[in-house]
Amino acid sequence: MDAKGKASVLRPLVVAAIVLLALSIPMDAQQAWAADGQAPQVRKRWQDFISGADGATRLASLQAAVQKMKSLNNSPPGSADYRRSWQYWANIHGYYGAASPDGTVEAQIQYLQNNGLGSDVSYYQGITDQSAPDATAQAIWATCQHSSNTQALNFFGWHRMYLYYFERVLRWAAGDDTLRLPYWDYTDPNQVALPAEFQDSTSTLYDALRSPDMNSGASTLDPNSTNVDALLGQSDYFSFESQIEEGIHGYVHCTVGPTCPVAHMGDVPVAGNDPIFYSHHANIDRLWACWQNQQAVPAGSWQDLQFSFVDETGTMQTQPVKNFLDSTALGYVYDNVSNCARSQTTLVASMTRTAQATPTGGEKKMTVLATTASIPIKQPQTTVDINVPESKRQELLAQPEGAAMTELVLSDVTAESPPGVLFDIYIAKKDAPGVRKLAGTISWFGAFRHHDRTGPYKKTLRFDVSNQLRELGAANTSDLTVTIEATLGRVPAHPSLAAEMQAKAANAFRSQAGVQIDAIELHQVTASPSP
Ligand SMILES: [Cu+2]
Repeated sequence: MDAKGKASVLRPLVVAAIVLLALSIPMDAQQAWAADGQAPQVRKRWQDFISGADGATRLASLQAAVQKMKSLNNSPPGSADYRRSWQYWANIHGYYGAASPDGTVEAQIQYLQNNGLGSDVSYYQGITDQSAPDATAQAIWATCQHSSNTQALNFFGWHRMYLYYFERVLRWAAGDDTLRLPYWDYTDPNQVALPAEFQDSTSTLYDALRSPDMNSGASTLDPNSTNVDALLGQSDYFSFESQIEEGIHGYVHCTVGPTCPVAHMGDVPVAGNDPIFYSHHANIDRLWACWQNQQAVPAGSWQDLQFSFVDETGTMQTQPVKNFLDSTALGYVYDNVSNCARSQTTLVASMTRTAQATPTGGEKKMTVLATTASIPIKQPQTTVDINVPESKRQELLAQPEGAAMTELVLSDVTAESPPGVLFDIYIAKKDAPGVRKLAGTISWFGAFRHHDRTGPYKKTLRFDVSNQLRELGAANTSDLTVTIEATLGRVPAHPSLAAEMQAKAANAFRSQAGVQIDAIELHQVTASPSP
């Protein structure tokens, strides 16, 4: 399909998205949510937030707000000040304590000791059990929504609400109505290091309970793991949401935290204590806004679900998710929601692909191209063959460029306990193993002991590998391999240390975790022909 053809496929989608978005926001909701009738302010990327004529002022305002909230941690329980404290806001996401669904600090330490992560117990120094002082705290603490618990599909909604009310408290604490959360845009390969202001041990933005080499700048996030170009074109909203959550979101948590489930960022009940949490989630919220800028969210009961928070006066606020779909009505816009991919070519290709593979109101056709037997992960690196049989291969080749989506599906990934590492999933041609493409990263944020959930982790993960296969020239080959490789998630700022870091990851891998993948499959998803 030529460029003109692609544009004609996209245009109706974009128009439909704009119309639906406009219809979905009644005027009264807009008025109710306009922040004091002020024009929305911009949530900026971190590097812009701190630069320019007003950069120093903005940074000082943010730091003053965080400092002020932290100073309220010991306010009388039940007071409005306590509800504006840093600890209170971290507790809304999750907390440890006798009445918490996440259990006590002691139980977490015991869990780490029993599961080969005893050396990470030091990260719990200074973390204490919390107790909800009143009915409001009992109602709203530890209510973060992740699809790994039973109330699925409100990951985006709950976290947008959380940031909205948190930001109101920040403005109150700074005495600055213009303050908006900056976001850490690690999808930009030039921004994968933890921003310097968060590395500064004298700053209120610093947190000692992070991976030491992220905190020193010796390592950064892996730019391959933070590439969401193909995902931004995903037309199925719930697939998009869960792939963002399981993918880049969990990856950043487990990589900034020393690993999962270890404090702060790597462990759900305490993640909100780290100031970088809020700039991480602002970026996740922006990626949702990027998607909304192109497509309309689907109707459904998920929009009616209500969640409760407190505002800057300490008053409980209960609202449905549907009041939070339009950020302008909430008093903020992002500086960039229309140009979110690294490569617009890739974005257009994947939008065309998923638009065709998931036609509105139509059926999509899924063909299993290849499947494996179950794969126990007993080594830091496991490679399996995935052979597309001759008959199916012709079907794959027959597809016009960009018309079908090929997904690598890891079905029923299970683990008995934390493996101590993340896993990179690579795909390669069997006859050219040296050229491999990253399909995605398995992280374990919230996978173990989250909100009372017990029993082994079990999840099916999907990665759109259409671009990777095209880059590999996979059409010319019969056999592919998939490699599951232990990683710490981080890459050394100095490339000469890469081998050393790989060895560290191999060392940290726990075969006792019993990681198992029930099957790896290659799926082709296309629109089914009209009857
Ligand atoms: Cu998170």
